[in-house]
Amino acid sequence: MRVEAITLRRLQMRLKAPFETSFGSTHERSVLLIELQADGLTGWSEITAMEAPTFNPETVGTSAVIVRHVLVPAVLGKVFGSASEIPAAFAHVRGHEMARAGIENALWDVEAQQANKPLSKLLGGAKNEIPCGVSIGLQSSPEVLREKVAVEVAAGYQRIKLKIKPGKDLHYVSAIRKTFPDVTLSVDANSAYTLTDQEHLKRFDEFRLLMMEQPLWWDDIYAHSKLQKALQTSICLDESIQHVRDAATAVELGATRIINVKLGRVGGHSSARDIQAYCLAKNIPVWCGGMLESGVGRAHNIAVSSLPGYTLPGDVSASKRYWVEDIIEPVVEVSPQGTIRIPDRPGLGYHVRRELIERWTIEKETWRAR
Ligand code: OSB
Ligand code: MG
Repeated sequence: MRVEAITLRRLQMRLKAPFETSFGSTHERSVLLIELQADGLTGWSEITAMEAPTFNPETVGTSAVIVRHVLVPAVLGKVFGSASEIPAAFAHVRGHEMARAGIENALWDVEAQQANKPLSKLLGGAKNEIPCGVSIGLQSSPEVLREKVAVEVAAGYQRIKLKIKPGKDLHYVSAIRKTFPDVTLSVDANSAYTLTDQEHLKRFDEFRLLMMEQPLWWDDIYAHSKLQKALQTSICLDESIQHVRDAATAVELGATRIINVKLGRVGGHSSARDIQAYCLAKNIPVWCGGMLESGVGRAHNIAVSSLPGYTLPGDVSASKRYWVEDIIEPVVEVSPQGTIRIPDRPGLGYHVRRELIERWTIEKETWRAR
């Protein structure tokens, strides 16, 4: 595959409702899309960076700079036998995983189309549907949260994740556990606590949670290993895992019993697959996390969730939870059993709505190989 052209677009998309986490609230989403041309085919992917460096150090702005000045020059006009060769082309780049994932994943879409296979199958996936959960943002009161949870439980989602932060935690989770004694529940703190909160965090053990996601500092695996020893609840690392070596460090230190894999955060499908293979061998369950993606990012998340070892419901949920109108067709739908069917068409398996994308594009830049 010769990389003939790359287009980076920035779209402004408004979420149906603001999504609040311990690091802030998101309503307007700046969606960065990569459109990559190779061998006459077009591949699509999404750069999942947030608007500010609140989740990880990347932002919509930094990833655009890195794509333009570092990543495009490293691949434009070059020939790749497989998208799995992209990490070697970026071996000189430190960090900027989400930007790297944007380029690599678009070439995976091309490769799958060329092989006439669904991306899920090309990556090694075997299932034809995936189990789905939802992530529910911080709410104004336990009562409001209870209403939100009731809607998602009724829709069939197999796991409900509640965002927490100091001051909006124990009494919220307790209210939900009382109303829904049998629902599979987890919490996500997005690094809102410190080790001095250990006694406080132990009180979550009574809620029988599936996991507690990233309670401590985003960049501190060792601190999580200390906390995990004190908790019955399983810790699941999100922010702390950038690559398979982080996964191995975390598992060997006993810092995590479950890993959240996000394609952007780990740098793309190749790195995600390294983590998946490691965790499968170590019996560590994985699941696919979300970054409030548009349909393009969601389609990649669905493909990766089909791999062995993705045994827990992911944060991969229906398009209509996020957007009035999504940029893919058909939109992602969830069955009453809380599952998404994996498309069986070649490539991403969804039609990308270019006209809609053009209409919502506020910045666009194209680079062509000579
Ligand atoms: O920590 O999983 C997270 C959204 C933005 C940034 C970080 C996270 C999240 C979510 C939402 O929890 C996942 C989704 O529904 O896309
Ligand atoms: Mg998380």
